[in-house]
Amino acid sequence: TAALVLGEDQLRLEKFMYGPAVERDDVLEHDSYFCGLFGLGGIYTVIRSKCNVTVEEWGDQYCLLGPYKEHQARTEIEPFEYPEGSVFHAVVSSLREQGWKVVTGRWLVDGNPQIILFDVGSASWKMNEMKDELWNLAGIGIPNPDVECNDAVVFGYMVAEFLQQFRNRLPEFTDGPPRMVAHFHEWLAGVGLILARLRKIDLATVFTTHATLLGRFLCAGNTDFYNNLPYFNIDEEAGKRQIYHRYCMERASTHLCHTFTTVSEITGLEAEHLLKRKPDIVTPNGLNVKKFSALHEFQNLHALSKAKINDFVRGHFYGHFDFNLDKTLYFFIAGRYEFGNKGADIFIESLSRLNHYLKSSGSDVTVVAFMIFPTKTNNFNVESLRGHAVTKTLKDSIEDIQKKIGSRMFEICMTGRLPESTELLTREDNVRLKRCIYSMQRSCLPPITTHNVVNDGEDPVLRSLRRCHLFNDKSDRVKVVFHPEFLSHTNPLLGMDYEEFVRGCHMGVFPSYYEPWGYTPAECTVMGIPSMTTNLSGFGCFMSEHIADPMSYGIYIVDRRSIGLEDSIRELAKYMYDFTRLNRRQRIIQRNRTERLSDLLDWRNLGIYYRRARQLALHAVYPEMAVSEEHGGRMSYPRPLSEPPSPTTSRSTTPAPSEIGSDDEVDDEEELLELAIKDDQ
Ligand code: G6P
Ligand code: 1S3
Repeated sequence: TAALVLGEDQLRLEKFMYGPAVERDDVLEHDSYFCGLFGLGGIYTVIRSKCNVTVEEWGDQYCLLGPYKEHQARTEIEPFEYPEGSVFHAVVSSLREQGWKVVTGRWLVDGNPQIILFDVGSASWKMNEMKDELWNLAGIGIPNPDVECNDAVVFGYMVAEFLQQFRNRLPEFTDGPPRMVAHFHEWLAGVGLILARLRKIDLATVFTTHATLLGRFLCAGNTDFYNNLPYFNIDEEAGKRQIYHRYCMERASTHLCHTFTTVSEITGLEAEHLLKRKPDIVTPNGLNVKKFSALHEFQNLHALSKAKINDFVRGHFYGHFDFNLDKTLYFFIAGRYEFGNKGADIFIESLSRLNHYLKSSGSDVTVVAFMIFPTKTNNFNVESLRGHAVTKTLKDSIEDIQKKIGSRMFEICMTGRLPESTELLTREDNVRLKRCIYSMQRSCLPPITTHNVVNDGEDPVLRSLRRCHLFNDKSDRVKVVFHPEFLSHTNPLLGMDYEEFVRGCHMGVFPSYYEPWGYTPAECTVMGIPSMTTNLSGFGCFMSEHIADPMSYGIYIVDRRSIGLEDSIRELAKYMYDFTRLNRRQRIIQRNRTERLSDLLDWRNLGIYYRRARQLALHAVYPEMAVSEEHGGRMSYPRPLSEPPSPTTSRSTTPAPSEIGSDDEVDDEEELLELAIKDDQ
């Protein structure tokens, strides 16, 4: 039996929409899919992170198929050629003989699975013929201007041809009855599935949708989506958005597969109404969780990464840097720039409420909220770069003066007396420092964005920040930084990659309206960083199913389902405010608890759902193949046996305050461990 997994992500390089004008808030851009390996590009993360457990189960009977993109292939694939005498060699050679470029190798990710990449360009001369066949066989017509779909058709044909030849040749190379199961992810990869079924290739198929096309569009368009799910005229809605052919590809894949899966129950419900098929099984997304040998390494990493964010904040807020970094909390939201779907709208609105709560309660806590959404920019803005330049000059000058003071002190002490302070810090030093301090004065407020955003007046984050008067004023207790580019360690301002940044923050806030799963809070969880999600996200629903009191584990689930928008905004603001009232010890305990949830999200536990999906499909085609009785291991996380609630908050589920109740540093390894153990008991 061979398992083949088809990923569509690499195809998503073109704009999602084509053709004439569409309502502004209906336009979704999908061109940022490939920018991140960790944290960004959900479907890519699913396939990549799952490799390890799938290879453990299938070894070299497992193979991934995808479209060839030279740049990615060069950095992510180690090419190799199959030896003669293997079915892979036979099929790949035959495809190459017909002029197709097929690259074979191992994907350089955990598990090192085999991967076969098809160069769509090498077969596109036959595109019209392929499109004709798709029309004749399935009645799906692809309009010429939709370049992304054209590519998807050619890729689907190449895959179907591979599958057919593989299936035909398999008996020559195996002893037992040859069986194959192919797993297709998302509609762009669906053409291969549609053809495989219509050509009646003898193989089992699984189709997973990670979101529905219409769901994503309808939600982005200010629709009361969940209350109207059964009532949408889906054909009409797809037609209005000029995505009817795409919708047909998605719906045909859904109905032709043997096993249909969605990543969450909520997307299952959506599929039932919009695609007219209930999932046979829900396959929740996992992560390839790596445990540190030192139990509290993730806490130490938090402190190290936070120090880097502190440096950025010093530079960004120069001249207005009158808040205490020891009492500053870092919140962030990140992801593909779908302003409403990802909940950036209610995040900003709630931040302005939080600002008000903090000011009116006289809190000494400052919250710096980062918004990381890639959009078009004309590079970093001068004000942000200047901030980092002037703080660097000050730092360099101080280091230089420090060295000089050291050698002066040494020389004077060598003469047998103690130095006077004026002998150590000279007039020139003072002048130099004064100059630096002078250059750090600024007449304007610290910028709310690090870049020159193209069409800045129309940008939804900037518009919202302006509307909510979040301008980084001195009196504001909530400061904001919009970073309209994905993070990388080569970034001159933040100089850290996404994972490092997340570790340094205190809270990830992801109040999505449309989120079939939601990897961003899941990634926070495995790094021991608390997060806020919603009961409309697959992740949020999954967590509340398995954890008695998610909030006590640092998973705050905002209700966006049963209450109105204003109430959701208030709830989010209240959660954020409650969090600002925890002291350091409480935050440390909470991070320990959050990190303990990692097992729940590990593919080692969640891989079972994929296994079952494959078994169901195999059973449908080869009834003699059994479906094992194993069911998803239900892990339950009971309510922690909390000590009395903190005096700073009325919530009973927040982590218990320390006995000392102080906000002291807890940087002693042993003490950290003790805090965790005490909390466990
Ligand atoms: C980690 C470190 C501690 C540090 C703490 C800061 O737990 O191991 O040494 O004191 O982070 O936590 P905070 O929530 O204030 O960033
Ligand atoms: C989708 O990616 P998205 O961010 O467009 O698939 C992801 C992986 O299954 C999922 O986490 C996310 O919610 C979906 O929306």
